[in-house]
Amino acid sequence: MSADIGLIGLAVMGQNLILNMNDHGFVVCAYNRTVSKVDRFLENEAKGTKVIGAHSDEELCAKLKKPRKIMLLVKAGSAVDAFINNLLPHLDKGDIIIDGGNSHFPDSIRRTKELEEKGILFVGTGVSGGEEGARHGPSLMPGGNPLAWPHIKPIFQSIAAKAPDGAPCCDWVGENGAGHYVKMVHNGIEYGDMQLISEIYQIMNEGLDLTYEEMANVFDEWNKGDLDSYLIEITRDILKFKDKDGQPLVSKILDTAGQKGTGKWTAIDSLDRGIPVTLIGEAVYSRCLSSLKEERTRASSVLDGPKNVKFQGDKKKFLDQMGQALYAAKIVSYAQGYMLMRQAAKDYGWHLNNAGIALMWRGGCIIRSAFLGKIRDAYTNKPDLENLLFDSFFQKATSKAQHAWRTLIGQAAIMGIPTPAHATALNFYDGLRHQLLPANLIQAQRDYFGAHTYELLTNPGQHVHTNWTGHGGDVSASTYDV
Ligand code: 2AM
Repeated sequence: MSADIGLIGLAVMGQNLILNMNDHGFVVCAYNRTVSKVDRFLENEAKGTKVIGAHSDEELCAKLKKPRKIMLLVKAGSAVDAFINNLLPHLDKGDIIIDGGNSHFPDSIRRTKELEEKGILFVGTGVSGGEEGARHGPSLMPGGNPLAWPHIKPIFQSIAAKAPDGAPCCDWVGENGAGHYVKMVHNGIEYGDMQLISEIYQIMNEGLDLTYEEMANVFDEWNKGDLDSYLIEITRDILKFKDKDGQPLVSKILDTAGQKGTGKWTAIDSLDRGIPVTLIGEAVYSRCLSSLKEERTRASSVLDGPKNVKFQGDKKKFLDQMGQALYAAKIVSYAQGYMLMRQAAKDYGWHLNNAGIALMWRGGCIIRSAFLGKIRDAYTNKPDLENLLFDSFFQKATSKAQHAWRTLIGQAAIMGIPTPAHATALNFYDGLRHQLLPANLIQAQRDYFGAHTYELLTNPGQHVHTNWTGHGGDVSASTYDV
């Protein structure tokens, strides 16, 4: 029997994707480096399904319908290249290799090109939603050689999560590394959303003295409105979760956050491209600060600041303002993420499917939320929208929330509670809406100490240098840097 698709890599993500494909009527051929895992899988998890197995690259390729479609779910890095090289002798022109691992996008750009030269169509796809998503409907973000898309579309769109309106959370993202790039930005945004929610938790806990039950109830309310999302929902459930002794389990967890690197990749990439993705950057740095536990413990007894200052005022009103601030900061974070994708698309010549990206994130993945439906609408109305904040819905939403947003940050500062992500979002918002920023002074300083020249407001494009001190020269620093 010929299989519709081959899947290599029988760790939990790979196994679950195979079972998901099987549920949707596709015949899958499973293969793994440690070949014994193939038989173990067929005899256990895949027992009673139509899944078949292979015990070598050659056997796998012989069992697939043409053009062959082979999906890799193996460790990112050299394992992907090793499998591609092993498969190549058994493939024909027009066959498709799909990498569904957490590959860094430059690798996917390279692989698309290398394989195209050999007549093989490469796809690098983001897969989000964890084990549960893989089994019952992930968010899939495929990019690569566009000729592959019509062949894999039926499988991908049927196994993907469905948005509430029934649309599959999978569409073609763009050329070469675009799928893995968008997945990287997705992960960065996930860091930002988690940081925003955590800041709210700390204010509720420290500044408002809410019980865990009360906090859970606020998140439950928020989950019924504009903030309706997976992360708000699980936060509610986590806050409610009691340890065996009746204490909230979360209050016992060591406060140092781990990270696997995709948030950092996003932040580094934003610096490389010169796009101010400040909220994700702060979210990554906040995890770094959290991991300096010993230093923070020392600092807590030597550094001065407000301690145990409680919010004085109308708690209910303040909680409502917190929800509004969270919403506004989240809008900024997504606006920044889209700014970054827009720049990357320019840099690499990608034709990014902006509305489709919001739809792909609408279900199945960790950042799924009702709010992404609004982003899809914004890009459907205007596919070349310069900035999400210019869309009338988001412009009005930030305008409505801004007073609450400012109040939250002000109150938190008075209480001495950190709000790095909320504050950086507001600072970005205020920076963006300032036609004049103090960068004129920076230019003057640069010219003063390093003859770097500046342009005049009245004459942009023409670089001039001033001898600020009377004893500097009149020669500008076009050929050296200070
Ligand atoms: P294994 O079962 O043989 O270890 C997740 O780790 C998946 O990636 C597993 O299927 C694992 O195969 C595979 N994997 C990890 N490193 C690999 C490598 N260097 N070459 C091939 N497969 C690898």
